[in-house]
Amino acid sequence: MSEKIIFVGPSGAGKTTLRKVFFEGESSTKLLEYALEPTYGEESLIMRLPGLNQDVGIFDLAGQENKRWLDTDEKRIFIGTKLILVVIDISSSYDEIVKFTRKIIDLRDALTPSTFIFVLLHKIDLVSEKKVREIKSVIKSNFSNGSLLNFLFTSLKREYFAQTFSYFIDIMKICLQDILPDEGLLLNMVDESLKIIQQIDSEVIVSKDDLYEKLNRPDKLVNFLIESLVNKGHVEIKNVENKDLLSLTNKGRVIYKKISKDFSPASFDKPESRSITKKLTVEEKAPSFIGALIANKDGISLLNIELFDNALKNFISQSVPNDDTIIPFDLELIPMFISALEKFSLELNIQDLTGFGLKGSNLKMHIFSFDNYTVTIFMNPNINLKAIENKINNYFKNLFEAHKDKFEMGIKTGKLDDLFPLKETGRTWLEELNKSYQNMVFNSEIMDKENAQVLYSKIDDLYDDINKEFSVTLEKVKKLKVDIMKSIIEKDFEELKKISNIAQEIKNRFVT
Ligand SMILES: Nc1nc2c(ncn2[C@@H]2O[C@H](COP(=O)(O)OP(=O)(O)OP(=O)(O)O)[C@@H](O)[C@H]2O)c(=O)[nH]1
Ligand SMILES: [Mg+2]
Repeated sequence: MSEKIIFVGPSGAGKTTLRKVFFEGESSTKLLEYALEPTYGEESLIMRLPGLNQDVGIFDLAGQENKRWLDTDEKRIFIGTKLILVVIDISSSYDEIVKFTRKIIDLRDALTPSTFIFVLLHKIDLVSEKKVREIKSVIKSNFSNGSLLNFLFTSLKREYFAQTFSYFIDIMKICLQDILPDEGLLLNMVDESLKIIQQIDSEVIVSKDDLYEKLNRPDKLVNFLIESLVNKGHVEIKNVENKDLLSLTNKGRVIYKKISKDFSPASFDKPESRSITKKLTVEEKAPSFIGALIANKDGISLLNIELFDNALKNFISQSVPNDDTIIPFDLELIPMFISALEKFSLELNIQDLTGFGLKGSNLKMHIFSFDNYTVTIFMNPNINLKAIENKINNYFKNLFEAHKDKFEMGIKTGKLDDLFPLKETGRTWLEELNKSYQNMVFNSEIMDKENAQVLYSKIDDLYDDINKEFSVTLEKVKKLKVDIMKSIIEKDFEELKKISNIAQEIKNRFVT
């Protein structure tokens, strides 16, 4: 299997530089210092991903020949492309940015409608934050940011490098999406479940029968969700002329507007999450493990464990894109959705619930399912969860055993007071979990995406520190960078460890 990515954009925007840095391991400092010649015609390379048994062809089109690519028969080059990366210098005029983007969208729609477009507004190091904000609002008023069109703000300068690198990882993952059928499936299922709420919301009042019909979902799932929503006071049912009519209450309206936008599998970090409104530099970094929600199988919340007061609320609303206003966020909705999905997972053809998450680049959730309870853990999306999964599982298994009576009483009576002390012990456990995770990373026992990014930047520096005479070694360093990218995409943390060791050896030998 092979996929195709095309770089296109005005001359001098930075396409070839980005390509060389992220796909060929060139040093960013070097390329920023010594500009490349403009590209002639089209340059391409193939990236092999052995672990995924996949090739990705990367095509870089000369900006000086855009007429040829966009206005003649040669536009055929775009057909069947998985992803078009439009690179535009962010200091270009608004008009130019909008016009060029529009042109590519039209071309895509006409030639290859299912192709993703990522518009990289590049070289943000050259403009002020104010200018970036202005451009964001220009984009907002000209384009709707959907799953097939995304805007990213990028730069190869030091401060933005790691973030830009992580965008490229995501871009590659999107490109390879088809070969991960399970995760692709999950993606649709969650979206579908949310249509329930969207339907009620958009129709103001809707009859239950209409809802079944429109959603084409299992009645049981729809009923369960409606029932839970009524219990929470978010939806009202009135019986008029023998028909059940549903409408959102005021409380429901406020919350669901938000919620329906925010659910999606985090395992993928869908690109919308990196939408134009996402702040690139001022994001608050999430701790490794932030908190846990414990609920029964009906989705009733029993206990929240948090690293500090309101940690979950804080990070979840932070991870919600486009969050200009603070909207009350109801944490308890999360267990409700999860339990609905879990209950009907067979009918919905969901194989593995653990992939569900909140959209948003700085938070990921993972679901642990026990006999009578569901635990949702919230964490930094860069975590290597596999390395610590058992520890978490054991903690909750023991917790449910040790406090069996209290949990059961809580469910029976609805009084949760007896469970409250567990918040405190839970917090201590979370603190320790974070510490031991950090230690494992620090001692290089494990690698995760975050230290892989750090490693990537370090190897980029290493290249600059090696004497230019050692050309064989320099080539090796370049290859290491490309290998890191591959290993992150393939989630091969063992390989990352090896790369880290090799880089250390090179450093010891060649850098004094
Ligand atoms: N300030 C800044 N300059 C950059 C950045 N990325 C690339 N450049 C510079 O932009 C210039 C043009 O880069 P290229 O990669 O050759 O541009 P291109 O889009 O391939 O141009 P064509 O091949 O003519 O289509 C070079 O001088 C790069 O050093 C960045 O993030 N910040
Ligand atoms: Mg070029």
